[in-house]
Amino acid sequence: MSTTLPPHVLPYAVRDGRPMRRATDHLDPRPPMRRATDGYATTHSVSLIVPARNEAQNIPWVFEQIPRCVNEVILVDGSSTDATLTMAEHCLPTVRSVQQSGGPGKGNALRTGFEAATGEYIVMMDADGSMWPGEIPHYLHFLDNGYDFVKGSRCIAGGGSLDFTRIRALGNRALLTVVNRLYHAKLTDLCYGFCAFRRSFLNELDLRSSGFEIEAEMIAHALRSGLRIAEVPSLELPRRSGRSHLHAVSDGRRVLRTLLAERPGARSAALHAVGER
Ligand SMILES: Nc1nc2c(ncn2[C@@H]2O[C@H](COP(=O)(O)OP(=O)(O)O)[C@@H](O)[C@H]2O)c(=O)[nH]1
Ligand SMILES: [Mg+2]
Repeated sequence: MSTTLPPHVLPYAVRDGRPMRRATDHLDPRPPMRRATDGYATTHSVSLIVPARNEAQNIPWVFEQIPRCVNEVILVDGSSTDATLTMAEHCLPTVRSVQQSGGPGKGNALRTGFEAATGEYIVMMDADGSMWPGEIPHYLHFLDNGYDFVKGSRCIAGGGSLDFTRIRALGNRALLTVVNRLYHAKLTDLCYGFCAFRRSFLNELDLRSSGFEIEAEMIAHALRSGLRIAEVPSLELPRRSGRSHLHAVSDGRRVLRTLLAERPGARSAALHAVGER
């Protein structure tokens, strides 16, 4: 007796190693889920720098979604007192964990990470789950197409923020206006730490900040050095757990002080003043 069953009783028919759809299949109306690891490939090596201070609960979500185009992940720890390091090494055994040098603060953490990076491209991203690693390929795409510095913007079409408080949004806009006036630029966002750049421009960026003002310093120095800057839309999510380390008013003041101290001509004016004394 033949064991071949008529088609309508086969559990499923297979073509090219994949099950074929049957008329009675329940079709899932959602598009197939795309993983962040799908898709983009660049011929350049990519280092991802992740500053983290007590982010053990958020690291798994972040690390799970790092796309394959990232070659090296550097977690810069800010003397975390929770299981940040253990969790990072558990979720991603290839992670390079380094302790930040130069004192506390996100600026010191990022500068430590940049010095340790070996990739041709550097991407920086927070560890609190407020930035989706699946956006990294968008940044790389612009670097691959000739831009030197790519920054996320929450304030252009396709971007947004679920983490802005009123005071943060107002402060960001005011500081952005200062930068745009000082450098005759038309940027749409400033205090946002999802950026990527060519490592060969680290000297031009000439970073000195120790705290949250580092993001504004990077952009001011990129503008000052004439780097080709692109903005890509980015959606800022709420941090997944824990509390922000940023103090809107005092950190906003630090950003403003940094921008004014670094304004075009300020350094040479200061040097002249010293020379005249
Ligand atoms: N290594 C290190 N990371 C820090 C420090 N301060 C903040 N971070 C990290 O920088 C990222 C952004 O900080 P967060 O507190 O979320 O600031 P917000 O996004 O501006 O509210 C997070 O991944 C923090 O863990 C620090 O002093 N050292
Ligand atoms: Mg955050």
